[in-house]
Amino acid sequence: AAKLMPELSRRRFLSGGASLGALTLLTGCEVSDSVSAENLLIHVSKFNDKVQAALFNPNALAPTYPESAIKRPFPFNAYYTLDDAPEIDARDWELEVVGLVEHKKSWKLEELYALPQETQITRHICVEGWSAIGSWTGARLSEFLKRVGADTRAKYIWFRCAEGYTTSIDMQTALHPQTQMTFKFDGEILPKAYGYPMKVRIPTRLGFKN
Ligand SMILES: Nc1nc2c(c(=O)[nH]1)N[C@H]1C(S)=C(S)[C@@H](COP(=O)(O)O)O[C@H]1N2
Ligand SMILES: [Mo]
Repeated sequence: AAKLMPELSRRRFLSGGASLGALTLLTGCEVSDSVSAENLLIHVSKFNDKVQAALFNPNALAPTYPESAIKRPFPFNAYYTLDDAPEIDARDWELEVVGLVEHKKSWKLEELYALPQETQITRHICVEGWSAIGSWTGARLSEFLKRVGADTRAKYIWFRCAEGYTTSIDMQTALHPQTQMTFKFDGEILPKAYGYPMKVRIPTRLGFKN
C-alpha cells in the first residue's frame, strides 16, 4: 500500500507503522478523540472477525505429531515469572459457568476429570515467534458446552483465569474437535507453569488464545 501513496503520506504511514498514526492517516479521524478511535477499532475488529470466520474451516484439523516430536522441557511463557505463577489449591478452585447456558453451576476439578478425555500431540504457536510440540490430555470443550446446555448461537466465549488473564474465542473455535479443556501435560497433571488445574488448549489458534 505504501508504494501507491504520495510521498508525504508514505513517510507518515511508514513512520507510524501499524500505529494510531497510520489509522489517523487512513481514516482522517482524530485518534486522540477516544470515541472515534474506539469506533474505528470496533469496525476493524468486526472486519477481522468476519475475515477469520470466512477463512476458518471448522472441519480442518491442526496437524498432529508422533511422541518423539514432543519438546522437553516445554517452554514456559506467561506474563509473569515462574515464581509468580499462581499456586492453586484444587480444593477451593471452581470453574464458574455463566452467560447463555442452561446450567449455571460451578464445576469442581473432580467433576471435570470425570468428562471423557483424550490426548493430542499438537504444535503450540506463540505470536512472539516461538513454537513447540506438546502433548495435552483433557476433555473436548464442545462436550462440556453440551453438558452445561450452552446456547451455541452465542458468538463468543469469554474466559477469566485464576491469576486474572482474560481472553475470548469465537464459537466455531470453541466447538472445534481439538479445542480441549486440558488437565494433563505430557501425561502428568498440568504443572502450575502450564496452567494448573486446567487450561484451554486450542491448536488452531495462537498461544495467547490458549
Ligand atoms: N492465564 C494465562 N494464560 C495464558 C498466558 C498467561 O500469562 N496467563 N499466556 C499466554 C501465552 S502468550 C502463551 S504462548 C501460552 C503459553 O502456554 P503454556 O503455559 O501452556 O506454555 O499461554 C497463554 N495463556
Ligand atoms: Mo504467546
